Amino acid sequence: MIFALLIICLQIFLVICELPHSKFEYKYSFKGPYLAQKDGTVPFWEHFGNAIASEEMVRITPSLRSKKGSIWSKNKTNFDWWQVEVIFRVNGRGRLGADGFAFWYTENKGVEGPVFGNNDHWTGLGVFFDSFDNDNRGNNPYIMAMYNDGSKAFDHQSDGVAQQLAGCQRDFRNKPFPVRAKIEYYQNTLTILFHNGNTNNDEDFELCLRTENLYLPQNGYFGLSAATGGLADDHDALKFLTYSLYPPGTQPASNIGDAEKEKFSKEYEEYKDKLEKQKEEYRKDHPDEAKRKDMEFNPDEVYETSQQRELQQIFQGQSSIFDILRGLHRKVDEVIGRQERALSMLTAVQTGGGIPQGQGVPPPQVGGGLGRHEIEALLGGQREIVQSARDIKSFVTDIHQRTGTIIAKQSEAGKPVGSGLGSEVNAVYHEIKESLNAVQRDLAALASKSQANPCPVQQPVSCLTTSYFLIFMGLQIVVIIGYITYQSNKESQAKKFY
Ligand SMILES: [Ca+2]
Ligand SMILES: [Ca+2]
Repeated sequence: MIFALLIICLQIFLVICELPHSKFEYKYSFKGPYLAQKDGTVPFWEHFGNAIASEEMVRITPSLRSKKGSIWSKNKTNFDWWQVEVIFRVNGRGRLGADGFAFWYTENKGVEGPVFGNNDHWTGLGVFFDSFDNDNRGNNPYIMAMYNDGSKAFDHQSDGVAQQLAGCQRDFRNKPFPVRAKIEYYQNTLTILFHNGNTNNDEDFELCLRTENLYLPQNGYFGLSAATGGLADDHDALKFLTYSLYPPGTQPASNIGDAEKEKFSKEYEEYKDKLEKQKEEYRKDHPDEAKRKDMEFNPDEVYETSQQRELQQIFQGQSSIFDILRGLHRKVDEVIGRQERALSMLTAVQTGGGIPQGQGVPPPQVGGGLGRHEIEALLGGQREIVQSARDIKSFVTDIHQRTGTIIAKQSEAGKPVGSGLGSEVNAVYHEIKESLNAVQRDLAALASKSQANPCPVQQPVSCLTTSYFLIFMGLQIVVIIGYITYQSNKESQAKKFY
């Protein structure tokens, strides 16, 4: 039992011992922030074609048609084995993208060409992230490794299916987090691990391919390239982290002695102190400038965080709600006050007491004043008065009309012939004339009869003679005319006073 345990421990020890020693190689790496310098260059790297370097990433191609770009390390490697972790994004609006993204380890730096933005016939390793399915097998996006001794041209038509060392079908487009590939070349074995970008967990790598007995150039250049075609994606490299790998016990010994190390650290401490002192002096001499620089270096003090902003917004919202509530409270108090006053007035009315002065609309006088029936009587009287006034008015109007008619008639009265009084007088004259004629005719008939049978002469008795009769009749007519004239004058005199 103890023997078995010892064997297991020994195996674990051997495995641990077999793990290579790794060293970060900053001259073969890039990462943000401050990835690119102000002039757009990346330290220890150079980029070509449509590639653009920013502070956070290198956009190897933008998502525009037919673009090609690349970035290459300036120096050839000076180590045998290595591991590179590439963190990148391939994003595009289309359901399909093109063409793809490539990692290179080649004897010579690449130039622009047809293989994902790089030249054909390279010498070394190419790892392709092929987005577009040229052979229409429905197996893209696809990750594959291809070794070239400089003799082969990449076969796009078949997506290099016969040329690959190995590969795996993985989707690397439009992922929530950047995708990652760990490409390790150690003791002639190539291992590619892939992180699909669905999480941000550093441990979520899975094996894509492993191929042994691969003999790459002893030293070479690292590079990334990408290309777009009819379809286009953004191909963005966020980090390129290179580690040199050494079998246990072969890692380069530090060529700095302990004494020298101590000397350097002492110098560093002295320099640090000096820098701090200079900073303090600068602050004293230029307080405004120092404050501005502090703000630049500590943006947290100037800019609020999202939590602070949220809290600020909540506080503002609550303050405004509080203001509104205070306003409402004041108005409710006012309403209650009015109600109370109205209630007291009503009570006063019901008890027949006095009404408090100066409180809006005066209430109807009750108690010592007029009663309701009296007011109604008053109103009735007023209505009657109004009616009487109306009657009087119509009466006056009638009188006015009549007066107008009378005046018109009076003005016409002076005319010799016409209607009115003159015509009446004429009619009377006419009647009198007719009567006189009838009397004359009767008298003539009597005279003719008396001539045939003469009256016996009776001496002192005598009949009425014709001349006496005519005189009598003439006097009568004069009297009638005089009366009528008098009557009409009297009437006209009376009408003038209307
Ligand atoms: Ca393809
Ligand atoms: Ca394919």
